[in-house]
Amino acid sequence: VLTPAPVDMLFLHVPRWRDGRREIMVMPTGFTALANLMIDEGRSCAISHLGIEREADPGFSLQALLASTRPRLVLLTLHWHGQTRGVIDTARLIRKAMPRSTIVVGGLTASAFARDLVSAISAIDGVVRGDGERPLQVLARVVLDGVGSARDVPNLVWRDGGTVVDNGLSWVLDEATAGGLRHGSLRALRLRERYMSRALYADFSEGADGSEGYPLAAYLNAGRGCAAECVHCGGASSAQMLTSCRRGVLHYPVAKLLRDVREAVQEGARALRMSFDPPAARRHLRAWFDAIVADGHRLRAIYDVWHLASPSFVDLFSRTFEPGSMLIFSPECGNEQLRYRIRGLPFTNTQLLRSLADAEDRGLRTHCFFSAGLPSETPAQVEETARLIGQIRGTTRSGISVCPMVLDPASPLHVHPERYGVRLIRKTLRDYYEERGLPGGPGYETEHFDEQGILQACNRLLAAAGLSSLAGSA
Ligand code: B12
Repeated sequence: VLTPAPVDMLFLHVPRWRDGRREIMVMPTGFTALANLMIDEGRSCAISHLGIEREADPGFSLQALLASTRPRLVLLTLHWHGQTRGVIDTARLIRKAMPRSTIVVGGLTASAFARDLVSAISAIDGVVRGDGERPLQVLARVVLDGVGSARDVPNLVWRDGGTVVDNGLSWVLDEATAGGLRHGSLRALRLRERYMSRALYADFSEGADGSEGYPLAAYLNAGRGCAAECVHCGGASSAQMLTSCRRGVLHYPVAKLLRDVREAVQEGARALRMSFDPPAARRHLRAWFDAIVADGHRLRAIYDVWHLASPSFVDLFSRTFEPGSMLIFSPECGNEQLRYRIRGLPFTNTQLLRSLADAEDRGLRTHCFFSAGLPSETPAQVEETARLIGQIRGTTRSGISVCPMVLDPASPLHVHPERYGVRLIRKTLRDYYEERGLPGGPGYETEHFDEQGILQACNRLLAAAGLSSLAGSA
């Protein structure tokens, strides 16, 4: 067995363990790109994915990895709120093992709770808010080269003695920097073949078409940001402003996007999992897809449709990717007025059914996500959703998934619950750490449904779709 060599920077991804199942196994794509950026600057880096490590070797020890790699800078990603406990506990463990290392956290959830993390968790030396590229370049110079001071690091919240210092949130990724990023290459990742070949993410309801997940997938997007306001989304326009000071949408240059695909294919990817579809990006996506075709790649794609899938988009998608590629829609509910209130990019039921038919006519698979217990939703409206599910079942081959809409930090619902008539069960960093509320619950209750009621209403819809109840909620 090879002992891992020392590195300057160790990047760690901590998944979530729930009832023996591993969740949050996908790393933020930007995390691997950050490591690539540092390697391009001559730094020695490794990424360790603690879930993959433990699957490969049940005796894996983080302490042993730290002892052999001896990183001076340890970088943890706290992107998804479900990682909160795992990341904080891991930071504490690292602090114990390596009292003199610098431990810095970044990612969406860390950005939403940056000050709280630095003031409450002594194991964490700093939090980089928002986009991490420039901040990490400067941070590496400060920590590894002794050049400059922590005050120079944009977007950093850190501790100076006993005081929490907030450097402000000012740096946001620009097109020129994005052009140099490499989101397709996993070269810094330990056990990268295992990561690539495992189905990491099973987003669909148990028993639904596609619920076995998809191995050999690369998680690539044409850009980042969003201009719409979906009330539950921690990536909504207002949330982007809070977590990343991003206005609108950034498109990555097509040459970079094509390099990402090539590098992902070299890593073994046979499918692309894409979730970036603001209306303004469709023209840009077209250019990327044309380049993918011209380059001769034969890939499957699993694609989240954020708004309407026009016939021309469906056509382009089906010509670019292999048969069996999938478009995923999120109508959330059957009542159109409610959908217009909670979803930033709504569509009518007729438009949805037409898009599903268009996609299936072109050999694509489709999937629809529904939920229940949405802000202001009544039990009668849940029945409208059940009827729409019945109609989809009767007229299409679409897969159906139903899950509660889980409260994202920094989402409109999290910031202004009173505006939507909901009461939050999870609000603070501590609430997320303790995973307050029901396991798998939405983290809020409405005037018509408490958390238990929301899970029951979801089960009612799952039954309408012929699927089994949510795990642990029967
Ligand atoms: C694409 C996407 C996905 C892709 C995954 C893409 C990926 N590998 O990153 C898929 C479809 C698989 C996915 C799954 C999930 N997602 Co999602 N996803 C998105 C989406 C649409 C875009 C994310 C994005 O633009 N990333 C780009 C930037 C922001 O991130 P990045 O480049 O990876 O990382 C940068 C920074 O965060 C930071 N950074 C990150 N880590 C670190 C660490 C350090 C040390 C530093 C310095 C910096 C740093 O620097 C990076 C470079 O700039 C957002 C919604 C939106 N419009 O934003 C939701 C979103 C991020 N997802 C969310 C959620 C909840 C999930 C799921 C848990 C459930 C779900 N909705 O399906 C799963 C988790 C799956 C898993 N991990 O196994 C929430 C997160 C809310 C929260 N705070 O927890 C969001 C905001 C909205 C939503 N509800 O869907 N998602």
